[in-house]
Amino acid sequence: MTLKVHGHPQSTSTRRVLLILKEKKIPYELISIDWAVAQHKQPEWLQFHPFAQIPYIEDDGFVLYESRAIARYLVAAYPEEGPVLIPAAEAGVKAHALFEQAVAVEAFNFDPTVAAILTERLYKPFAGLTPDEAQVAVLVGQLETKLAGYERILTHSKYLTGEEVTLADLFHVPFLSLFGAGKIDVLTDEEKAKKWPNVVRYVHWLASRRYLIHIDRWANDLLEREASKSI
Ligand SMILES: N[C@@H](CCC(=O)N[C@@H](CS)C(=O)NCC(=O)O)C(=O)O
Repeated sequence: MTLKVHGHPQSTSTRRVLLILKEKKIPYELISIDWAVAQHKQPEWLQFHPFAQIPYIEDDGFVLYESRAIARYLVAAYPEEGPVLIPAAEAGVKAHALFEQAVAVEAFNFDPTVAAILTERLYKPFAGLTPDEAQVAVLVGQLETKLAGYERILTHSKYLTGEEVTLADLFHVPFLSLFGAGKIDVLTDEEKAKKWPNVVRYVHWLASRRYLIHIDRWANDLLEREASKSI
């Protein structure tokens, strides 16, 4: 039975899952929620996702939510497909500890700050609210402090855990893909970008993943189809 993703193409957490599915070349079907009726807040949904969020997956009757946990499951459940993305068991305890460290860096040093900026710059205007630019300035300052940390890592390492790409690197992609839309210029403004050349190199590599481009094109196609249906 084809693996099902219950989510939405515009949701960054859904995109995190789609990216790994593409990376692992696993066939899937996206079942897009109906925002208009807040489908993810309805009792039927809560049986599968107790926190009323998206996405969750269904794989032959097995249900799982939390995009990063889903990504780990996909890597473990479909080992024969695509790149490894989690250090192999033989790599040892220390390699695994370094991988966990990198996963935590993305989840705690990158995600919350970028989410807060995008809430101001994208989601608030979308909801008809005014962004708090003073708050954005504070958050961008925090992001810059984090990027200095990334620069220290990436000065001597191709990816966060070393020379091999892992899930920890790919987990950044959905939010990075919104830097342009959210007018976050810390990587594109020449003066700012000079401070972290290795982060810029790393991010260019992540952004050039064909999967990301594919997701965006595919998401846009799907959105257009949905829009034309409702006319
Ligand atoms: N940690 C969760 C976050 C899930 C999440 O925040 N999903 C957002 C969309 S990207 C959502 O459901 N937003 C609607 C809501 O919370 O009502 C994951 O990684 O799956």
